[in-house]
Amino acid sequence: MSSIKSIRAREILSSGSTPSIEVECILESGASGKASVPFGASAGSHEASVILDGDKKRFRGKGMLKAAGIVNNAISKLLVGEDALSQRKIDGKMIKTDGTENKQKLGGSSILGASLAVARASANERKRPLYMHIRDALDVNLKGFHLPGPMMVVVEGGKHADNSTDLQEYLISIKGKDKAREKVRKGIEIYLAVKDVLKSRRYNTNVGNEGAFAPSGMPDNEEPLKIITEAIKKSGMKDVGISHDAAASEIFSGGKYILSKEKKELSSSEMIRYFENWAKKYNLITLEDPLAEDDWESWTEITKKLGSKIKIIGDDLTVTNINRLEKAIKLKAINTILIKLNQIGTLTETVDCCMLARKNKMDTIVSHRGGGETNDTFMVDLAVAVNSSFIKVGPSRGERVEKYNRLMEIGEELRL
Ligand code: 2PG
Ligand code: MG
Repeated sequence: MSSIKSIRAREILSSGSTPSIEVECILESGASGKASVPFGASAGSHEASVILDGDKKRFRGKGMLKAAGIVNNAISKLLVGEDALSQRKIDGKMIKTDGTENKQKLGGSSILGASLAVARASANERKRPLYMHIRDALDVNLKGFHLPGPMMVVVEGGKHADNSTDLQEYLISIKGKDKAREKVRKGIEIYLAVKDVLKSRRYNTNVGNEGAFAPSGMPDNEEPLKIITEAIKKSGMKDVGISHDAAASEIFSGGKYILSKEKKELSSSEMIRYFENWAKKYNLITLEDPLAEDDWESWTEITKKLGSKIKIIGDDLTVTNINRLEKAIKLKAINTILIKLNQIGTLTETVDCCMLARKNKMDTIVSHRGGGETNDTFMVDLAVAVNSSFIKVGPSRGERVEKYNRLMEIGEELRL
């Protein structure tokens, strides 16, 4: 037994010039742990709810004093005296007290901040690396560790950058058997090769929310694929695939997918054909949110058509939610799931979602958030704990490189 002595939150800043919260959990033994919570710029509508202050005089209404207050009052009352090592019980208590489907009462950020801070304090108490503690605490029954490869965003648009592409992310995914450190180096060197190609084509190389290039003046949404293909070739690197996150819910309006750059309004089946064409022309190995978050039938169709060659990833579709994942499994709508802790709001539910995916022979990919990341690297330890195939993280900016630095640190510990 390792009782919780106190649990306190404060408002902090996140990368998107908006606040978030950091939570600290102190145990009776003196061990402690801190965790901070990100939020998404292109959040899916089925995600856990985020309680914002709404006070227009502070941070344009996006203050997080209410969320911090909920941790300091309701959640603290609930958890002080509880055994921090019983993560499932701690998370269960918060879920039960909240009592709503989308964590509207206590708010996803407050619950998650507490959940993660408790996990860190427990790992510190047990003097175990966080990824090992997650395995033990939530009965993750997996043999050995396989470190995730970097899935690096190299060109970004959509809601993450102005005047770039309509679609959100163009990424490189580093596969193969190299050690983590080597894979990260490969990714960064290709990112720099993308910069060279952009310059040679007279694009600017300013970066967007996630530290990827966000050039203005792209003629269409396909141009980044050409640039990335050229950059990979120039770099001479092997075991590199191209990934794409359309974030299609963001361009879905009135039953159509609006590609403003190309002056096109596509139906679901036209959108599927659009991606089939890309799959023929480029070394596309994953495709995330190619369709909108409730366009279920079309997801089944695209997975039927492309799923044998490409990982079709649900993000806004599944929002790390077991119920939505179960539906996706039943409908054969995806073959891979993106995992974001703050989409669902507790460590227990996140790990359970990962294990359900694995039981159904699906890969998991743990992801950063676009708009409001923090320097916390919890997501990397989670990815290692559940043997995710990739971590999706941007290649530059402090809050992103922290994640790769943590991955390389774990790589050294595990000699992987
Ligand atoms: C995504 C993410 C992260 P956001 O769509 O996958 O890149 O973006 O955090 O804005 O939802
Ligand atoms: Mg996404």
